[in-house]
Amino acid sequence: MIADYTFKLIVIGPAAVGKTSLIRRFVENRFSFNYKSTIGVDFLAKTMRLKGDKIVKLAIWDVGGQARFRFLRRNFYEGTHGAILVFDLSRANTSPKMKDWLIDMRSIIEYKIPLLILGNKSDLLSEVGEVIDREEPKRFAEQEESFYLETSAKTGNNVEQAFNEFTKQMLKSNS
Ligand code: G3D
Ligand code: MG
Repeated sequence: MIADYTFKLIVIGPAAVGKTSLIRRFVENRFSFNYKSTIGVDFLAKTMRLKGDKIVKLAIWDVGGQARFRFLRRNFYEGTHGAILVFDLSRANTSPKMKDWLIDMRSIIEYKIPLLILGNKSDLLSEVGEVIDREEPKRFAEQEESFYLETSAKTGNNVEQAFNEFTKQMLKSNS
């Protein structure tokens, strides 16, 4: 399949929120425990056919350990068409970190790109309860003119929908 569009999509956010798991769920449709955190493999690609028969190739970049170094983040962010910012619904200290990730991203990417915010590990809500006010990320997303969804890389809940909807957004803002 020859793509009509190729978009670079970055997935960012604090450690262990499920960035790699979400990408694997979307690209390979599986969830696995006990794989090494992102070392080496930095991106996965997926080609999708959208309504209207547009073929879009997503190059999905997974922010891993390299995020520690600003000069590496600069390469990572370069040429990005869209960003997915992930936090962990089961760990309250992860959502306040979103601001810093955005500030840093915007200090490197000087143009406006579509942003999607994901509250991941929704499957754990029934176990750990609501550790944050779930309206809060909605408000934050609105302020940031972005979209918000709760996902689970483990069950797959909302993962496909999130990437699909977001791809349409990127298409809109890049064509
Ligand atoms: P990261 O890439 O953001 O650092 P990972 O995060 O994808 O490596 O995931 C970190 C841990 O959270 C992993 O557990 C992974 O299995 C788990 N995880 C990721 N997404 C979900 C989810 O939606 N639900 C649940 N319950 N767990 C999830 P380990 O134990 O391997 O560290
Ligand atoms: Mg990872």
